[in-house]
Parts: sequence; structure tokens; C-alpha cells
Amino acid sequence: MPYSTILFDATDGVYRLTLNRPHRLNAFTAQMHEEVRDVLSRLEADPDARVLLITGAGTGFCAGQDLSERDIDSGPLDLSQGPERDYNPLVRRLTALRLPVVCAVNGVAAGAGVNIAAACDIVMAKRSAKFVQAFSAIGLVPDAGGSWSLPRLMGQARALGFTLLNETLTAERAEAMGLFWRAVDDAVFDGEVEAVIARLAKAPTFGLGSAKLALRAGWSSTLDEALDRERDLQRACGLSPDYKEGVSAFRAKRTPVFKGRAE
Ligand code: T3D
Repeated sequence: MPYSTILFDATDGVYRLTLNRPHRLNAFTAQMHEEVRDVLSRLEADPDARVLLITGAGTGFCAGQDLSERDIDSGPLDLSQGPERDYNPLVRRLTALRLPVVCAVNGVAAGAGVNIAAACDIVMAKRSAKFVQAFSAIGLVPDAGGSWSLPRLMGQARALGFTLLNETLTAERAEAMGLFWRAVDDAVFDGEVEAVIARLAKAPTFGLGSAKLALRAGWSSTLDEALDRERDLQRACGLSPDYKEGVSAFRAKRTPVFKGRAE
């Protein structure tokens, strides 16, 4: 399918998805959701995929839902449709991908833009980026998984303040609150993101995907369930060629060459 709202490239297992509506700070439209779904379908069908990068074009990362797309003048709107058709499947798919998803927050993130970033695995933000929940300013609740992920990442008190007071957080403050992995100086941001991507592209992807699954599922499991899951995933990872390669390389004091596959 031709893309008009995103940029996309897949080379050597590295999938790069750039939200590309910079004049609207890359706010999501129905068309953008459709194009992102198409990329995710390609990725899910590719056994050689190693890492997904999501970022934004221009000065913003993503301003959430494009508010100009909602027809507020023709009667009351049923806003359950956006989550049901677009945001919920997107978050479910990102978190279920058996490979690392890197989010490079290159500028302001607002509304669902914050919560989509929070659904990614390794989130790096430019030091100049800003984070704002935005939902409360228009009388909405955090969606795209924010009501679930924000309290877990930042703690309940901070999630409530962030959401209800709608304060804009600097990248530094959001990082200190645990919202994401690392704030990086603007001048070296692209290089640092590329270094992480290059590292993940050579990693034992099946093991990383399994670790991600264990950590994410652990959030809503009992200790017993988590222990059982770890045992089962460890069995699968131990049977993968990358485990053998990792141990062989360690013993031989050489750099491992991982295939990234389960078998
Ligand atoms: O509907 C459903 O399905 C429910 C689900 C909703 C999910 C959500 O994400 S709801 C939350 C939606 N997002 C917002 O409410 C954020 C709105 N934007 C802002 O508050 C501000 O733009 C920012 C804080 C993000 C950035 O501020 P600033 O001053 O850096 O930029 P700006 O000048 O406000 O924006 C630049 C342009 O982008 C501007 O266009 P213009 O005036 O130059 O032609 C602005 O209108 C446009 N823009 C920014 N955000 C959106 C947007 N256009 C449409 N939708 C947006 N969300």
C-alpha cells in the first residue's frame, strides 16, 4: 500500500516507521492508523525482523489524535470507536511483538502520543522534547493504554498529577519520573538512537522478545504465574541456537553472531 502519512523502511531486519504529518505534529488520523497497521502486519510476517524504530518527522513526535478529524458539530460523538478500532489494537500489537520496539521521541509528545511511546520497549527522548497528557484539557480520559501504563511507570501519584493537572513535563523530569529509558542531548540524539538500533539488530532477538514478554506479562501476574512463565520461556530460549552461540562465544572469548530466531 502506498503511504501518505508515514515514512517506512525495512533494511537488514531494522524496521523504521516515521510518523510524517509534521504540520500537525504527527497527530494520528484514520489514514495514519491504517498505514501503521500495514507496517505492523509486514513486520509480524517477517521472521528476519530484529527491531522496530518509531519516531516522528519534523519538530514533534506525535500530538495524539488529530482533533480536526473529529466532527464535533453534527451531534454527540461516540469516542469509543477510536480506541476500539485504532489505539487499542495498536498498543496490543506493539506490546505483543516478539522483538524490541524502540521509540525515539524527537519532540513534543501529547495525548495518545505519550501513551504510544509508553507502550514501546526502549524509549529515548531528545532533551528538548516535552510530554503532556492533554486528555484532561478536552475532558477525556487517557487512552492508548495510559491509564494502565502511566501508574506502573511513574507511580500512581505522579500519573494522577500528570493526567489531572495536565502539566507539561520536560524530558528530564519525565525521565526522572520513570516514564522512559533515557533523555539524550539533542546534538547527539540521532547517533545515540542509531547505536541502540545497531546493537539490537545484532542481538538474540528471540531471547529479547521473550524477556519483553516476561516483563510485560509480569505486570499483571502473581509471583507464581511469573515464575512458571519464566520457566517456560527459559526452556524455549535454551533451545534456541542463540543461547548455544552466546555461551560458545563467551567461552571462546569472541563476539557472538546471533541469528535472532527461536530455532
Ligand atoms: O478522538 C478519539 O478517538 C479519542 C482519542 C483521543 C486520543 C488523544 O490523543 S486525545 C488528545 C489529542 N491531542 C491533544 O489534545 C494535543 C493538542 N495539541 C496541543 O496541545 C499542542 O499542539 C502541543 C502541546 C502538542 C504542542 O504545542 P505547540 O505550541 O508546540 O504547537 P502548536 O502550535 O499548538 O501546534 C502546531 C500545529 O499542530 C498547529 O497547527 P497550526 O495552528 O500551525 O495550523 C496545531 O493546531 C497542530 N496540532 C497540534 N496538535 C494537534 C494539531 N492538530 C490537530 N490535532 C492535534 N492533536
